[in-house]
Amino acid sequence: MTQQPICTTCPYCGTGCGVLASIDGAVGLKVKGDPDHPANFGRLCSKGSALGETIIPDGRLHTPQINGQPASWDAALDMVADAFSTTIAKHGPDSVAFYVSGQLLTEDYYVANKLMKGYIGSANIDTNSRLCMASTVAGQKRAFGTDTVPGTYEDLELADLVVLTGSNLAWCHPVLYQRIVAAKAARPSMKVVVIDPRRTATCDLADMHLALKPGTDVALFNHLLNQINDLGAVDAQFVSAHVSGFADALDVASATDGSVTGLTDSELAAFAALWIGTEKTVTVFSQGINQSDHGADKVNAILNCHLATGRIGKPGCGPFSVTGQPNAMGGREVGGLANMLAAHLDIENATHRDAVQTFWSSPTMAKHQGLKAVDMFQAISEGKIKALWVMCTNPVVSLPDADAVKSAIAGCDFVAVSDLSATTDTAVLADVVLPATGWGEKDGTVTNSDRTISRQRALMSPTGQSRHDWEIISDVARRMGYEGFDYETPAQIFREHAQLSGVAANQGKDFDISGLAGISDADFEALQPTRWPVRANGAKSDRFFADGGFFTPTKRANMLPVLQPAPKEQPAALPYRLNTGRIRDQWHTMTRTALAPRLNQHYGEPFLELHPEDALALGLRPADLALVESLYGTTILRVLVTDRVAPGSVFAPIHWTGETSSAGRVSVLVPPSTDPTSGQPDSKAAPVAIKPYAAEWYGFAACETDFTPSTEYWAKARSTTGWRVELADKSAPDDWQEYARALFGINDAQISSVTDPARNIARVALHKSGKLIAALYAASTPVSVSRNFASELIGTDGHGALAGQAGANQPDPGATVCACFNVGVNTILSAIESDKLMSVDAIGQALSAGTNCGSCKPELAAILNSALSRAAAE
Ligand SMILES: Nc1nc2c(c(=O)[nH]1)N[C@H]1C(S)=C(S)[C@@H](COP(=O)(O)OP(=O)(O)OC[C@H]3O[C@@H](n4cnc5c(=O)[nH]c(N)nc54)[C@H](O)[C@@H]3O)O[C@H]1N2
Ligand SMILES: Nc1nc2c(c(=O)[nH]1)N[C@H]1C(S)=C(S)[C@@H](COP(=O)(O)OP(=O)(O)OC[C@H]3O[C@@H](n4cnc5c(=O)[nH]c(N)nc54)[C@H](O)[C@@H]3O)O[C@H]1N2
Ligand code: SF4
Ligand SMILES: [Mo]
Repeated sequence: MTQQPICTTCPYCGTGCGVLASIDGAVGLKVKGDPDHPANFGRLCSKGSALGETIIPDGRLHTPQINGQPASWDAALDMVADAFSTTIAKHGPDSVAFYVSGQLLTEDYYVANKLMKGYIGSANIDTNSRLCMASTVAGQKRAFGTDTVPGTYEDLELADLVVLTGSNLAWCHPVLYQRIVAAKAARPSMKVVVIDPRRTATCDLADMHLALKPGTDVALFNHLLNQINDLGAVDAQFVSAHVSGFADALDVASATDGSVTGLTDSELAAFAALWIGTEKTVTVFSQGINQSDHGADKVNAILNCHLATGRIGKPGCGPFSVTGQPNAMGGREVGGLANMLAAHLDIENATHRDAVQTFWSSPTMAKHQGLKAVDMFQAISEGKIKALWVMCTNPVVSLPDADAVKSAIAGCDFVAVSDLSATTDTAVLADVVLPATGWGEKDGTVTNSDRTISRQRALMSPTGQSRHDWEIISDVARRMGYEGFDYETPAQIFREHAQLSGVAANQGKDFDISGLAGISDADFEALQPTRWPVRANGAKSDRFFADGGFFTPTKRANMLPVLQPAPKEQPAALPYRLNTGRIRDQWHTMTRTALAPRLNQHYGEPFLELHPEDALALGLRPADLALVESLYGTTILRVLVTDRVAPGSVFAPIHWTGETSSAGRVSVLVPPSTDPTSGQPDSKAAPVAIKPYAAEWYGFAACETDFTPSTEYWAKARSTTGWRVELADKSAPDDWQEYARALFGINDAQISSVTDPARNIARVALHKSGKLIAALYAASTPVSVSRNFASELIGTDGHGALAGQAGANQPDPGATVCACFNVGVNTILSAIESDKLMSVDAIGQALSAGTNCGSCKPELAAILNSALSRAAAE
């Protein structure tokens, strides 16, 4: 029996794709892209396509927990309410804090913010958006007077030039990337420029890749502004009517030395000529801009160029901040940051505070900014904050100086965590864990990067006793004795939020959905994707600022004089600059994407991209392990030698946790330094030292059941047959059979092995009832066994397990490239050769690879190009 599909929204990136989901008795949850959703028109990426596989009971928490033991909701909620009330009574409202998330629904977020700012009376509520969008918020507020994204997704297709800076759109907003790919294919004159120190998958589409020196974006855009002026491209009319600060900004820009970008004069000139010569230009920016100790200045350097040319808010042109999380925008709308009030109002403005307090009829109102994320955890470690509630985020993995964050949480008097699971690196430290409903169970709204509000709808009943985040927060608020939290439905909260936006609009703010303030329950249920503003008087505008109308007191935008900071000295003991970011198939701390075997195939363990020259100098070969150290912590990462990174720069993904690896949490390396304007951490520039990890042995293990090794290095992932684990350690066991039994925790299996003590090679297979249930491959060098082959033998008779490689009649597919159809690199290479395939489309026709979500197309193109150029050279 298949249920009628329900329209909902993908819970991952800020693209905000519409999903049609249905429960199918046979296969579980079936998902496909919603052809009518204006974000994706039917497309989904690899993560969205695999949603069905992640909605599984594994790891879900069913009941509240107190000190690791199951507890009733009454007991858990009382404990949270008591801890907060008592702490506030003793130490004042600023002694407590909420740390929340851009993955909460708007309704959850609204209630959390209301409780902290209007009832507890502190602004100590901050969010993981501090690590994500804070520099954009600060930059946009400085320039526009509000945090407004002026354009829409359509602009990416209407543009004649799309500049992507500090954005790996192909992996991080794959559906937006595919929309640009399609637009460029239909109109090949369209140009794409990628500005990124790394050569990413996004560069596949680029007509020009500017591999600038990291942290020099201000210089690049200042150079551009200067050229805009020199070449007479300033829109004098727009500037004189709508912009302040032009002369000062230009003064600073003209004194900027473009060569600090490391780009050649001809690259700088070509970029300026293209940008200046193309009226319809969109500049997309993301974490390579935001996550910097001068991220807000980077944002303003970009906004300056758009303001000077009047290229803003018109079809096909404008600056475009792509948001990371599904509800990064919604969180900003409800004022979930410690320096904001609800509905884009300002916490430091007494009139705004009064307006919100009157609207809420609340007993109090926070009067000053609260602590921003990094400072909040510092205050926790100093004992100034004594009660903390973490909702929907995993700070022990994602905050900078993550080991210090771990100690701060462990040492805090009282910690509550609301999550889907009690085993996250953060939840295991909590006094109380509250089981929240997850995607597919929750019901409410999210706002994507282009201001489109979409519904997330429930497809199934909550797991165990889990409850919605807004319910949990309201329950605690009531138990703390507060009125104003008698919510029964998300629709009720949404109406209140919409009404409050009308109050904000009356104060001259941009965020206005007061046209939805009277929405009925039935209309909320049926709400179609709706872009704000939705004004009470019905007036509509898709874009902002084409004709000025900025939200500053003068109604003029501000251009800001922004200085390129001097390059930071790399300390001699920490000579490498660590850049951190995302990979295609994992979402953040992997609590959900790692549940889908196919999403673990693309990259199976934490790694470090290292330039061949550096690898040579460090004595590191491909697949060796590297010990990476900073002043703050240590990790062990697999070396991936590649010229995608420049010499001196290394890159590591952010996803691995203490649950999935022994030493893969890269944020332990990141200093807790932040942008003084935005408070956003400088997550892409950690000074590190690198040396070989001196392993005596390396291993690979596949097993039907989960297990956690005690080796110094391990990383594990789900496979289609169970688990696959990488291992290494400094001392090798004497008896490999005995070791394997202990490793897998299996004593009653038949065991067979081959060993070569001279070369320290051992292969051990464990069978039960004629079935291979586990296998261990160990060697004194990184083991070269085919991971896919070895994993797929689990559950079979295990023929060939001890050989560790496929026989001639069983070709090894190699590392997975296409996650949707599980197509490996070797399969692709041999098809290219045997079938003389000449295009990505031809690969798709032959193998289906790339034909579903398309997220792997940039890699297919890279494989094809290298195969064709190799063939040409032969
Ligand atoms: N697959 C996947 N997609 C995701 C997520 C995920 O976890 N997985 N997370 C979502 C979230 S929350 C976010 S915030 C977005 C992030 O999306 P992106 O910002 O696109 O992703 P990142 O990989 O963090 O960083 C982008 C690029 O910035 C570059 N960079 C580093 N330093 C500089 C610099 O100084 N200047 C410039 N110009 N570039 C630099 C990096 O090399 C990197 O390629 O992705 C969203 N989408
Ligand atoms: N070094 C470095 N660090 C970074 C970054 C970087 O580029 N480099 N990027 C930063 C950025 S941009 C971001 S956005 C952060 C992301 O970092 P986090 O927010 O810490 O990562 P997530 O894994 O998304 O955490 C979400 C948690 O909420 C749980 N959860 C899921 N759904 C729900 C729900 O509905 N309710 C509740 N209560 N819980 C739920 C999940 O199980 C998970 O534990 O990482 C930041 N950290
Ligand atoms: S691009 Fe992928 S992860 Fe992002 S919303 Fe769409 S389907 Fe989800
Ligand atoms: Mo993010």
